[in-house]
Amino acid sequence: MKLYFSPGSCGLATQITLREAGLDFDLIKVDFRTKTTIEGDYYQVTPKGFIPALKLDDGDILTEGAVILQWIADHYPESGMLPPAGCRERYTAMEWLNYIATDLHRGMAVMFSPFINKESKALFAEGNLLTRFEYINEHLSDREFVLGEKFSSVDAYLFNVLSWPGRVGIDISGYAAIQRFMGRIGQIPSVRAALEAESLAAG
Ligand SMILES: N[C@@H](CCC(=O)N[C@@H](CS)C(=O)NCC(=O)O)C(=O)O
Repeated sequence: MKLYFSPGSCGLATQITLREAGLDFDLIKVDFRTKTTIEGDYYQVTPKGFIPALKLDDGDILTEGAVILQWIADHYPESGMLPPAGCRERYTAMEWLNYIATDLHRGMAVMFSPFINKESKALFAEGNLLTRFEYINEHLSDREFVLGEKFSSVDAYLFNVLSWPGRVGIDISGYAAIQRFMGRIGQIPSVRAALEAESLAAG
């Protein structure tokens, strides 16, 4: 398998999940500016031009992070990275994946946009994002992981997206439960290995 990624962006959750599933994969770095990789034109891999993309061993390409996470968990169920398809708990996991992808990830994407000015970003952060951090902080205040007591792909994705606020000038240090969560998840061996692989690739 090949995971197309860019250091510090939203491919980290996929990488963590691949590692938790014990899979062999190559990391292929995408240059966002030129939309190229060492293999050439990234649009040939996915016409969307976004990461993450996962190239399966048969050459098929999967995109959309929240869907890739589910594909890995369903094809490698022994990883235990999501509750099995069809059970009630899986729908709770999907609710979270969807919330992180749409409300949080897309919201944070606004803050990185080169097309939105500083004042509008500040208003958006204050009016839209803070309530989301509050909701997540409250949810995490009495549990170790998003789905309860066990590490899952939901935690990997949430950790991934919650590592961005500091980069765009949003201070989330006052959200104590989020801070504890970030510390806890950051110590998990697959997470440390994924961060290490990304920083090596960045250098
Ligand atoms: N809908 C996609 C969006 C992924 C996405 O936003 N990827 C960003 C990085 S976090 C990207 O590839 N940006 C490239 C660019 O803006 O040029 C998903 O959920 O996987």
